[in-house]
Amino acid sequence: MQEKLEEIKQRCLKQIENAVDEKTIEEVKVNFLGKKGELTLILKEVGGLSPEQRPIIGKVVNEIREEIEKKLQKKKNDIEKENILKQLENAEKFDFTVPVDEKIGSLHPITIVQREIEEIFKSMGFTVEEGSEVETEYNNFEAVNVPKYHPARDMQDTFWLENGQLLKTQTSAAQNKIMKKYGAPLKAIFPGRCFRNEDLDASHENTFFQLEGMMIDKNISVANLIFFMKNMLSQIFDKELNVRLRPGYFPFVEPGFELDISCMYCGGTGCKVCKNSGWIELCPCGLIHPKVLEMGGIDSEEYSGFAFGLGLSRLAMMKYGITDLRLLNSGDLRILKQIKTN
Ligand code: FA5
Repeated sequence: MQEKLEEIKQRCLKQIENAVDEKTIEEVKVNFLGKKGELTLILKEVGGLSPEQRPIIGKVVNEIREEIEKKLQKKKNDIEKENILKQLENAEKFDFTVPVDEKIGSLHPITIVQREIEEIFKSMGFTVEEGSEVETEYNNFEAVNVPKYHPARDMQDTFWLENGQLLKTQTSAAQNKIMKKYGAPLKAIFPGRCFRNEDLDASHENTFFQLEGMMIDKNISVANLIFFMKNMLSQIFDKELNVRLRPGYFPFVEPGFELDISCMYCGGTGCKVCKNSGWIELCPCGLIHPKVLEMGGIDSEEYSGFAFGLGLSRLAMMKYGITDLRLLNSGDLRILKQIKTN
């Protein structure tokens, strides 16, 4: 038995020595140490030996097993090292002077639409402000007239941090800070990423972009709101658009509206994207609630204002004919190439 064991060991060590890649190492391991490997099978024979012989041979088998395992591991490490060295050698041959295709890469469709809108509003005297993604409960809800336990909070379930802050559900979360920063009169837009705990579908994501706008001055009315919105949307889509205002409820505007545009895909006949209504809800808006102005430190007797919260992701979707909003966050380069945003 001892001679047989020695023969198996020598054969195995030879094969390990000759192995050139990790695959061969794995094969040797299976052939000798695997369930049906030579050394495993021989261990079964040990059971049939005399009680004196059993512990002696059993010990030898275990010692051989350990030695083989060590050799296998060492050979595996050596092969890995060799591979790395080979790769490094090849890397040295990489020619850094070869010109690259500078057209690789492009701006994300949402970034493009955002910049376009920023330019349009800047040309009309608006400033572009930044909001944060992590917000206080006060800014996101209370400062826009959505106190604790207000039913409107149910529509905007979000992700809460352990410190009581949250991932903002709406760009409106920046209204209060901007009012306090500039006072009245003011004209500002503020794009940003928003988060909601949503049921996902072709037009709902848990992470999406909005672009908010606010204008506060003396005698601001719905007429001003309609003028700016029509102007902006027509420039974005390069044509006069069908829009409609429906009454809409948001605790931070009074009166409040939903501004819809006719569906770009079906032309208004009804499809998956517009949920067969022919219209896409694009932009809730309204005249800023006096309470919100007051909380922002603005005298609501003297000033009034409008605000709108544009669904930027949905706008990009419509502009580039993307039928599923989720593709915008998918990181799939095929969609970006297809869009040809450059
Ligand atoms: C708001 O978020 C309000 N803050 C907007 C507002 C601002 C009203 C100022 C009045 C004055 P709403 O929840 O409807 O409203 O969202 C605004 C837009 O964001 C929607 O019309 C839609 O285009 C977009 N939106 C909302 N939820 C999602 C979502 N889950 N995925 C993608 N886009 C969304």
